[in-house]
Amino acid sequence: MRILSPALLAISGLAAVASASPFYMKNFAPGKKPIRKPIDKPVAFKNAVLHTDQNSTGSCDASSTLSTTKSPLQNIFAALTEEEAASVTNWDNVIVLVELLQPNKSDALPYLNGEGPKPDRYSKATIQFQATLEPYLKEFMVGPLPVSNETTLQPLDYPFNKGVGMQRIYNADPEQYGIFLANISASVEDILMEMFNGTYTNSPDDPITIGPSDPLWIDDKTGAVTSWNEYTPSPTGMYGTGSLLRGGLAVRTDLTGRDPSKWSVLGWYYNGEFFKTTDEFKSAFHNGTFEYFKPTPDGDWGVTAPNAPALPHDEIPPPVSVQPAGPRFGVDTEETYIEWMDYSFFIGFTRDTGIRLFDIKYKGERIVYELGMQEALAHYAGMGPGQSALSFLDSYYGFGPNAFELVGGYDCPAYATMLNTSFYWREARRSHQNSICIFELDAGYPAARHTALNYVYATKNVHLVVRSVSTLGNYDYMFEYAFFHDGSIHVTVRASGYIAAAFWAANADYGFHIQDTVSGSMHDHVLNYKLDLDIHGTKNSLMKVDVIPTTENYPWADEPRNTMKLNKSFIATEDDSKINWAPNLASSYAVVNKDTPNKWGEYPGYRISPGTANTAHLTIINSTNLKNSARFAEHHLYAVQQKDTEPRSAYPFSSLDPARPVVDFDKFFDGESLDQEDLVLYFNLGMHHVPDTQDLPNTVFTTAQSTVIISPQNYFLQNPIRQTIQQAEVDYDLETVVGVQTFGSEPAMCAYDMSNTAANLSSYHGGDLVVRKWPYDPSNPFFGMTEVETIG
Ligand SMILES: *[C@@H]1O[C@H](CO)[C@@H](O)[C@H](O)[C@H]1NC(C)=O
Ligand SMILES: *[C@@H]1O[C@H](CO)[C@@H](O)[C@H](O)[C@H]1NC(C)=O
Ligand SMILES: *[C@@H]1O[C@H](CO)[C@@H](O)[C@H](O)[C@H]1NC(C)=O
Ligand SMILES: *[C@@H]1O[C@H](CO)[C@@H](O)[C@H](O)[C@H]1NC(C)=O
Ligand SMILES: *[C@@H]1O[C@H](CO)[C@@H](O)[C@H](O)[C@H]1NC(C)=O
Ligand SMILES: *[C@@H]1O[C@H](CO)[C@@H](O)[C@H](O)[C@H]1NC(C)=O
Ligand SMILES: *[C@@H]1O[C@H](CO)[C@@H](O)[C@H](O)[C@H]1NC(C)=O
Ligand SMILES: *[C@@H]1O[C@H](CO)[C@@H](O)[C@H](O)[C@H]1NC(C)=O
Ligand SMILES: *[C@@H]1O[C@H](CO)[C@@H](O)[C@H](O)[C@H]1NC(C)=O
Ligand SMILES: *[C@@H]1O[C@H](CO)[C@@H](O)[C@H](O)[C@H]1NC(C)=O
Ligand SMILES: [Cu+2]
Repeated sequence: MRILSPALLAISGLAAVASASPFYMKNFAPGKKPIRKPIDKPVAFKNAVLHTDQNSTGSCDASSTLSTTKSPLQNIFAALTEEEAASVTNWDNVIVLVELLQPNKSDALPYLNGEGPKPDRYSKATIQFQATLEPYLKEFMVGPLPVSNETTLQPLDYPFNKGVGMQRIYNADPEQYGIFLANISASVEDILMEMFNGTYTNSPDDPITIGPSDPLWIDDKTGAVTSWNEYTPSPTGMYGTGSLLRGGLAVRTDLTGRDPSKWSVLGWYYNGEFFKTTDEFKSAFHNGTFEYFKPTPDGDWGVTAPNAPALPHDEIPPPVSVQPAGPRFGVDTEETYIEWMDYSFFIGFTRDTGIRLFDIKYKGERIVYELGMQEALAHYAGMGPGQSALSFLDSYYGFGPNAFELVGGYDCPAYATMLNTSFYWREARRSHQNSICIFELDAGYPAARHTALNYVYATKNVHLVVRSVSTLGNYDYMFEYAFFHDGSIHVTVRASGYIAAAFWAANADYGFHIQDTVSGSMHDHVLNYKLDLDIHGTKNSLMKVDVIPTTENYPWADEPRNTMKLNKSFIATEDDSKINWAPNLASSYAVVNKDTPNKWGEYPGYRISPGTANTAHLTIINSTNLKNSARFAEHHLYAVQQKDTEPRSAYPFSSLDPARPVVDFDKFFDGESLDQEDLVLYFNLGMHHVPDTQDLPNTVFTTAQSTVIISPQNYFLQNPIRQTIQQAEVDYDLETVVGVQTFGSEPAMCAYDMSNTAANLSSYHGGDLVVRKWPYDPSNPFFGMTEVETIG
């Protein structure tokens, strides 16, 4: 069967059911099992000193250690421990998805500030009620943990502005639906054989597959639940090309209710033509006028291995960065707490969204309480229903369980410090090893420099990167947080992997023609992030500075002068806080504290600005697919008052009922003051993606990336970059060097063992995924892979 399975998703907890596209299965060719090797070496986390006594005859000591960093506090944002989760799942064995309930900020802040007790730990449990005519998911909170006679199970409603943490499931019978689609296919088998040289029987070996668009259509008046489903040839090679191979023939089904005998076909679509019934479609097909195109077969155009001819000199090992003296940062792996130079922060990790950062302190003071992705939208459009109906809200599939092991030396430098991530599935914890990497990197250009009459100086641009990659079916999202010595934090997402293409037929207004029958289907990516800045405390304001053209009369000038000036203002309330980046980026925004002006009277703050040309909001206004479930995607930036009852801008199962989402972001805006209040920003990363032939075989991270930069504004009296001693100054007198200063920094002069720059890829753990992503088959959940019971 090939239907989205919220039911099973919930049952399996995080079953990584699908993909950014439900059409396409990952191709697990028979006999090509994921490589799985026993773990042969624990990953060491070491904190090292920079050795200043190295010289070119000694060898680098990259493994020297200091004491491992100890977090001063416990990570109250860390995932539940195995024991905590087990205690909750034992509480009631219908609880199938268990995760940390994020503590309220009002409870967490006193603890983080050393002024209050550690907040009680609560878990969030999602229960599926399946044995009913109207199956649903319901959220509960269980706590305090560990389970004692004080622990209670209560409905969890307060984070959900629908008023209740409950979501109807309209397609709770994926197995039956698979059979239904096979029945439909049987009714047009002769046509499928002619068009595709194969039919669909609901077996993994079928030469064609059929998958629904996401989300389902729910008729607000009749309650009818319908779905468009498009036939797609199955890949024939080992590459993950399923999302490129579209068949163009789509059928609409009515799957209302749980009695499959009442389900029906509502029409067919092909090449710009709609047929109301199967009979109409069949007679049109056979009457001699019907035109169809053989879909482009799988082939070299989707292969990602290098093709000839090789580039000149490309066989010579390229430059590579090294870490000559071990990491210069500390990691408390128990608490997932990081300290680097003057920064410290906690890492949290959830099923829905993967990495989030908490309590980011810089030079001893909190600047960010919370920073993390909330939801990732990919909204397609097309002449035909298959593409037009596609709008993925990917936290449904889960960024956590889809964060796989990183490829050492490629995804991150081989010297990177790796962390594992874990998630729960059928009351067991599963782990993906080495799925978060942390490393320092030289940007390759200096952070600052100057040449003057008698000196030149340059400062290295060394920064700390935290990175993970989540592969949702066809797409690979790389998430990155980078910390710089100038006090700025760069938040980046990059996309690679296979595009979700469309069939090239009557589709020229919706994409480029990129292969015989393939359109690079246009779509918008919008990834919403929460940024809770706290500047010298929680009472902050949102300052706006416009640069505006003006004509001014100055007493010293002979005539009016056409020039420009500043217009400084504040966004007073939530009524004005839905913001788009101004044309020509003529307005900048910063969260400032008006109560703590600096000695010049300026308000210290942190500015937020786009770091790349790509920082899209959704083009579509009031999306018919998504209705109220993606209101966060409509602008570039939002500011609201912080509320314990508004912890997240989205809910993972919103695509099950887009008109009535459990979290409707629009309801966050109720005119409240933004003047010296606890502010939360939401910003969007993303891009308008119009794939062209350069997206074949894969979209490239180099262009498909989006960054927002959070940087200090009047926060320090001068740039903190000046503190790093990784700086050189050459003093000269005419042509004579009279002095070279390195301020106590020393280049590593030791002999380096270059084998450290190459990770042992034979020890990659390819198989921690326990449920195939798409299509998910409950009767064969481990299809194409072997279950790993022992990891974690
Ligand atoms: C990651 O998991 C492996 C296998 O269980 C373990 O050996 C290693 O210590 C873990 N790493 C961390 C940082 O916890
Ligand atoms: C360089 O290293 C060698 C071998 O460790 C040592 O004998 C020598 O003193 C070192 N020289 C300097 C200048 O540090
Ligand atoms: C968090 O705050 C909300 C709103 O005040 C409250 O209803 C809820 O009980 C709090 N959650 C916890 C775990 O204390
Ligand atoms: C909870 O259990 C403790 C002992 O484990 C007992 O002292 C206490 O009275 C119990 N409280 C309630 C409300 O039952
Ligand atoms: C599929 O067709 C068979 C044979 O006609 C029928 O018995 C069965 O009920 C159908 N199932 C569904 C889900 O349509
Ligand atoms: C049709 O499919 C069969 C296998 O199912 C294959 O042997 C045959 O070569 C295919 N024909 C064409 C024209 O691709
Ligand atoms: C064939 O089918 C097409 C599409 O339904 C229709 O427009 C056309 O009139 C039909 N031609 C004949 C000869 O039936
Ligand atoms: C300056 O900004 C304020 C607030 O946005 C606005 O009302 C005013 O018109 C602006 N002034 C100019 C000269 O643009
Ligand atoms: C969105 O479109 C629907 C259907 O046309 C309409 O009922 C609704 O009022 C619109 N909502 C907004 C916010 O424009
Ligand atoms: C690489 O890893 C494999 C699998 O764990 C192991 O057999 C092999 O010895 C390792 N090679 C090196 C050079 O460490
Ligand atoms: Cu894209």
